[in-house]
Amino acid sequence: METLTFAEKISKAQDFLPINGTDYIEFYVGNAKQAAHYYKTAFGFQSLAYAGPETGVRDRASYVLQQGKIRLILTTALKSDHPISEHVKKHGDGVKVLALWVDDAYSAFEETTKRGAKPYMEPKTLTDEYGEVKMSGIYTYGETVHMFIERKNYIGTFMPGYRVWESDYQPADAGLLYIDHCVGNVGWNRMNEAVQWYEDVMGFVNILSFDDKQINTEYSALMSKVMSNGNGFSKFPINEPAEGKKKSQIEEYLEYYEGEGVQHIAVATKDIVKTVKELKSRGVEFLSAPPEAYYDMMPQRVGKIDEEISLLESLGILVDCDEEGYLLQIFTKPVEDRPTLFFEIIQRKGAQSFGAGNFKALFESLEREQELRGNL
Ligand code: TYF
Ligand code: FE
Repeated sequence: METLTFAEKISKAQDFLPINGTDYIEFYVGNAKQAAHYYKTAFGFQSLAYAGPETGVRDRASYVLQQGKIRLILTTALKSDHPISEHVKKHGDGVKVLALWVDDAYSAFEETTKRGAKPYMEPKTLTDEYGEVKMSGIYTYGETVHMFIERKNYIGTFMPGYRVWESDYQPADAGLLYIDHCVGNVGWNRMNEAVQWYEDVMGFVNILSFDDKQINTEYSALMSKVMSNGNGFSKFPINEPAEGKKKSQIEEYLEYYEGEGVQHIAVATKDIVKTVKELKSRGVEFLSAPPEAYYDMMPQRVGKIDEEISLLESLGILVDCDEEGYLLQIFTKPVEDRPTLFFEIIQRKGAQSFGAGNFKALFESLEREQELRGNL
């Protein structure tokens, strides 16, 4: 039996790649201007920076948004004959870059490529009147990349090449604070390779595993392993489809994304009830709530909690607990027409796990959607 706490498990991670957290997440999209408007209006992000023709960038437009410690970049190419357009043509809108805030972008590149990472961008230094940002990048699963961003000698708004984006339209935030974890879907039998990659190349450790026996019943069959760095600021669960009675939700993703990629981004809030009410009022669509029985069983399953269960029920918020506390979570529907990327809103009250006690209820909700799309 596994008896180590999460803190004990992550203490075994290697420290050749110190990571301070997520620096930004960059999406390649068909229309960055409209996507940026959606993330401001619906999710409560604020305008931060912009790069495009007006700033001397001829081939693309990038809008940087911020909320709490979260930064998103929405990027579009301006011509069809561009790698970003190729990416969007194949995958639809999706996550291209999971950027990590590091102390040393040059050594991050050297240490990871030495351990087998496929290079995406050789280390380079960008400068402007506010200092310098150093960056480099490597490929992870599919066409997704990890950029390493070093900004200890930079005091500007975002990074050289971007200008401050002053917008008169700044909807109120929704209480989103930081990126809790980002989940990747990989192909059949690719799990072990991807897990090994995070161990060997990044020095991460596997802190949790769910096999298809635990996750597969009538529901979406899949396997999942959570990889973490040594301070727990960077957590990347990996999912692989499994053979089940019905088509795995992971298989549906792989078909529509046309490859491996980011499945969901989990963002933390300190008041999930308030955040979810806010997001719903702005048109964010969530998966349907589990049946009443789920909430009737909640006191027995998770013990005493601070929140009023009827309120959680009316919003469809899920609760799970582990030895260290409990967590509240809820999942949006995919935010594109392809059933690919979605968001998770999570509030942790001690628990460092991922809601395994909710998998049954969650996957049944997911499957109701999958069925409506004719993909089950
Ligand atoms: O990140 C997690 O593990 C949870 C649960 O397809 C989860 O958010 C796992 C697999 C999945 C959807 C959610
Ligand atoms: Fe999650």
